[in-house]
Amino acid sequence: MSKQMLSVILGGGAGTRLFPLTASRSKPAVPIAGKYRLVDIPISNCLNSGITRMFVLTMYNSASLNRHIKNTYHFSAFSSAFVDILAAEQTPDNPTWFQGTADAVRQGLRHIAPFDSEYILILSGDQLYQIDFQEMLFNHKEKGADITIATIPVTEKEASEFGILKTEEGMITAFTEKPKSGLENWVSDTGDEMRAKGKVYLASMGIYIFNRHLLFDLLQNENKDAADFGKEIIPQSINKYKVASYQYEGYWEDIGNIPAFFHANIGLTKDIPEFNLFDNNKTIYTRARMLPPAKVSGTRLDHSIIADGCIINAAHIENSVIGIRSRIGNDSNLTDVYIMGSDYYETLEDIALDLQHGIPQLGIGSRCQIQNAIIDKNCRIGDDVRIIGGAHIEDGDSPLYTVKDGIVVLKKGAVLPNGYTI
Ligand code: ADQ
Ligand code: ADP
Repeated sequence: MSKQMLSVILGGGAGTRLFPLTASRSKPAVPIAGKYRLVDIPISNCLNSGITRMFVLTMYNSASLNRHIKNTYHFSAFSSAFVDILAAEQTPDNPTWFQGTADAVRQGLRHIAPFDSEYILILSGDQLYQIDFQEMLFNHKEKGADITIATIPVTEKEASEFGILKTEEGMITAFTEKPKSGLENWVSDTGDEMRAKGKVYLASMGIYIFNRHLLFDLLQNENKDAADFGKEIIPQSINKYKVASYQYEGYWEDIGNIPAFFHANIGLTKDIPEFNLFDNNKTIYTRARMLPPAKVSGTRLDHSIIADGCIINAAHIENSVIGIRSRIGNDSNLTDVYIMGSDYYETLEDIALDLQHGIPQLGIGSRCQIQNAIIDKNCRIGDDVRIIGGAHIEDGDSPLYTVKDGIVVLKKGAVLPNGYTI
C-alpha cells in the first residue's frame, strides 16, 4: 500500500471560517482535543491505513505548523515515508496564491511528480473521522474506477452545504455542488437505517482517490483553468470518467467552522464519544512532549478531558476539554469550555513579577465562571472573570474575543484583567 498511493492534505484556504483561531497560524496547526493539531487527524488516518507519503498544502507557512510537523513525524532512515508541507509560493510561471483546492493541488504537482504512485488520495484538512483508506482503494480497484469519492448519507438540512450526488450500482451518475434548491430530485436509496434517520441524500466527503495519470491530465490539460474540485473538476468528470462512490456510514464531521469545531471538541467528553481517541488500532499521532502528568486538587470533575501538564485547583469542571499546561485557579467553575492550554510554564519568579505589574498570570485565575467558550493558547485570565457564552450574546468581533453562534472565542494571548465580564 505505502508505495501505491500518496496523499495530499488540503490544509486550508484563507481560513476565515475558523477565525480567530487561524489569525496567527495556518489551519492545520489549530489545536484540537487538548493536545493534537487538526493536521494530526488526516495524517493519522493515512498512517493507520499504511499510507506513509504525504503532502500538506497550506496558504500560510506558519512557524507552529512547521515546528509541529518537524517535531512529530520522524521516520526511519530505511523507509520512504515523509510528511512535507507545501505552502503557497510564488514562482516565475505562477505569481498568484492558490485560487482553490484544484489550483492548490495543481501548484503542488511539480513536487508530487518525482514520487511514483499509481493513485493519489486527496483529503480535507478539517474533518474528524477514522476511515480505512485501504478499503476505499480496494473498492476503487474492484470497480475499475478512474476516480472514487467517499460519500456519506446526510439530512435535508445538511445537504445544501455539501456536494450531493446520485449513484447507480456504486457508480456516480450525477453531482451538484452545494445545491440551494431542487433538493427533491436528489433523494437516494441510502438503506433503511439511514432513511429512518432522515439521511436520504448522499454527500461527498471531499475525499477523493484519483488514478495518477488522470489527475495530472485533468489539472494540467483538460481543466487547466479550473480552480476547484467540488465546483469544477468533479462535476465535469461525471459521465466522462468512471467515478465510483465509496459509501461510509461511521462518524464523520466537517469541523471547518467555529460551532462545528467547538461541538466536536466538547463531544469528546461524552461517555462513549462518536470519535474514539481510546482505540488500540487507530492511534491519533501527535507530538510527544514529555510533559508531567496533570495535577488536580479540590476539583469536582465531570465528563472532562484533562491533557498532560495541567495544574488545576478549580471547584468544578464539566463537559470541558482542558489542553496541555493549563493552569486553573481556586474556586473557578467551567462548563462547556475548550481551553487549548499554554506553550510554556511561568516560573514562581515570573508569577511574582506579573503580580507586581498587575498582569494576570498565565492561565485562568480564581473564582472565574466560564461557559460556552473556546480559550485559545497562552491567555491570561485574571480573578473573578465571567465569560458566559450562549444564545443571549450577539455575534461580533473585538480585539480580545470573537462571538460566533453564542460561542465566545478568546483570542490567542488575550489578557483579561480581574473582574472582566463578557
Ligand atoms: P468545502 O469543504 O466547502 O466542500 P472547500 O472550501 O473547497 O470545500 O475546502 C475543501 C478543503 O480544502 C478544506 O479542508 C479547505 O480548508 C481546503 N482548502 C480550501 N481552499 C484551499 C486552498 N486554496 N489551498 C489549500 N487548501 C484549501 C468540499 C467539497 C464538497 C464536499 C465537502 C465535504 O467541494 O463537495 O461535500 O468538501 O466537506
Ligand atoms: P506545542 O506543540 O507544545 O503546542 P509549539 O510548537 O506551538 O508547542 O510551541 C511551544 C513551544 O514554544 C514550547 O515547547 C516552548 O518551548 C516554546 N515557547 C513558546 N513561547 C514561549 C515563552 N514565552 N517562553 C518560553 N517558551 C516558549
